[in-house]
Amino acid sequence: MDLDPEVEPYSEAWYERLTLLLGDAACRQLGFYAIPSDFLLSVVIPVFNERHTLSELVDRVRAVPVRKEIVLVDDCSTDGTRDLLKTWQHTQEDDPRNRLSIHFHDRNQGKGAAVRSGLAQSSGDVTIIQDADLEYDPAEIPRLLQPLIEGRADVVFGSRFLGDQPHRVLYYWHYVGNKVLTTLSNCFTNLNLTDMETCYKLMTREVVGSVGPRLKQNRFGIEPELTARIARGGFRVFEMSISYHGRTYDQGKKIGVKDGFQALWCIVRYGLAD
Ligand SMILES: Nc1nc2c(ncn2[C@@H]2O[C@H](COP(=O)(O)OP(=O)(O)O)[C@@H](O)[C@H]2O)c(=O)[nH]1
Ligand SMILES: [Mg+2]
Repeated sequence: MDLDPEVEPYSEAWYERLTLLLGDAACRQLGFYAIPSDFLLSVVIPVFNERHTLSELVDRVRAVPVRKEIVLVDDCSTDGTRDLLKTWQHTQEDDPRNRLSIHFHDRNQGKGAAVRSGLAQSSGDVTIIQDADLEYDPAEIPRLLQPLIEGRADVVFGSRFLGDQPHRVLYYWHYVGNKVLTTLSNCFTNLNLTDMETCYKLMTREVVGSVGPRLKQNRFGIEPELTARIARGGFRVFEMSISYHGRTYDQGKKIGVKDGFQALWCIVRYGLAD
């Protein structure tokens, strides 16, 4: 069978050839499916002082074989990231598959504020939140999109604690903190999640339209708030395994104990009332 290298992965032609070769059941097992050519993915990237990783991250996002708008929100970086984004803004190449949409905050407000600005600018059929470091791998995005594109899910959470995808072994107490926060969040939402704090939350346009404008948290409290609002909206939530290439504080990780306590507060706050 001729598998022409020019055939774009996840295109109708690619999927048709693979089904002929492998059959329908094997394609389902392997996560091979077709992404419609008119499908648009919004990738919202909150950015704060990420000059060492941002270029590579955006290259990896561009390489995802889906038509996208890449919404970058700089939260007043001071390490040169802002200048890098300004140059991109002025040298936008004409790539119809990867439209860049770049926005700047004039003061630092936190990840949540950048995510909220990004969601307000996103117009895709599905939106994913993508951190600007390299802890989460954009190559996994097509797999995460499948239940959304097939109309089975409204929201997909990428879980770092499901399955056997590669994981860097790092801080034990972070893992415990994550478990505690996820469990407490589940008690309020009655969702059976394994990783509430994951950055990989994918939402259909309907979910973004309903939940996005109501978000209030500026910092990392955005994760429990978003989760609580999704649960309250009664949307169909799926969870899929993802890999995790955690970084150390020396490598630029920013989340800390204070953020854990703030997350606790947000779980209770948004668990009790809207
Ligand atoms: N907008 C904004 N983004 C931030 C801030 N701190 C972190 N981020 C971004 O939020 C994402 C997650 O930050 P990170 O330090 O990797 O958090 P962690 O991986 O959850 O510990 C990254 O894309 C950061 O650039 C901040 O103060 N403002
Ligand atoms: Mg990170």
